[in-house]
Amino acid sequence: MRKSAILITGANGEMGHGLIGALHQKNNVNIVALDLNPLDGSISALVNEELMGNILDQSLIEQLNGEYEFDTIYHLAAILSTRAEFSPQSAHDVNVGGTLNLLNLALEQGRSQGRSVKFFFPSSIAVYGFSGLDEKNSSGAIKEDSFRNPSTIYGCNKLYCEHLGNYYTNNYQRLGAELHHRYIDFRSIRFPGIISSKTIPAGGTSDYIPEMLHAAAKGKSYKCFVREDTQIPFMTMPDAIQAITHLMSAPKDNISRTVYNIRSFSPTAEEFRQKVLEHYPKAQIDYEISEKRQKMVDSWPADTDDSMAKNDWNWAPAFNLDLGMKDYLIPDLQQMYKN
Ligand code: AKB
Repeated sequence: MRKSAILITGANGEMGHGLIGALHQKNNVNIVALDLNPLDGSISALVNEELMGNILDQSLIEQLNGEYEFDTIYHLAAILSTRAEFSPQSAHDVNVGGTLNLLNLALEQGRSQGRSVKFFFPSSIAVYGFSGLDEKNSSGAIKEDSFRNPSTIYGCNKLYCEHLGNYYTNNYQRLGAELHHRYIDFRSIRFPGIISSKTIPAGGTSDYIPEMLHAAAKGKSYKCFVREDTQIPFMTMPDAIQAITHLMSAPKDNISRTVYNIRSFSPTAEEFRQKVLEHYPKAQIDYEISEKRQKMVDSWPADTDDSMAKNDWNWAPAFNLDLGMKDYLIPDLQQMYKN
């Protein structure tokens, strides 16, 4: 007998931490957590099974298929944008090859269970791209179907995987069946930068905002690697997690597309620096621009239009920048770095 469970890949990452915390609170959810590394102590007690392994390992995928009956797969494992740019081939292998393996696992599961398996894929604002700053600055809040011209390997990987998700959803279904007899129910969110009070990101390009804040909370100086006028959208981790759980529990009939934008606030680097200084007046934050990383964020939108998510599954962030700082980030950071 296969064991009923949900699968989370990349479980030890930033989003994995938040998602495991939220799903653990739901009754009757058996969480199988997969990561290259052992899970942090803070989350290992919250999962039912912890597996260490690589999503590119076919024998591991077969083992998962043989041992479990997954109704939902949250495929979070990925190489983020800055790291991906240093190693495009590995990024492609992990971000595309790994996703393909997980989609095939979902397909096998859907076929053997005779129902559709839900598949969550975190996409990114990196799927968008502009010809230059003029186009970025004059384009306003970007809708899902415009400016999909990624200029990073990470953005290319994410956009292609969104298409793969659509292909698997539409192409693999019981002959003559209606929408609800598809083997895979693929749902995806294009995330902006995310700020967590508990973890610091690694290898991303939106990292300058969470790094600035955590450095200030630790009493360390920080050199921001993008210009002060740099602007992309952000949100807090609790809002990112509630968005995933809302989208995944939304009735199928409400879902008009597979990929949605969401966002909460969109400060420039300098506006965020000023906000950090309000809470940590002694913080030492300077600018030391990395041309490569600047180019990447300059190709991402200053803001996105999240009206489709609002209409279809009532997306609404709990935190704007002020509330996010006051009610979530600062109290948690004070706790975390109190010594
Ligand atoms: C990154 O910076 O790579 C990610 C993203 C915006 O998808 N945080």
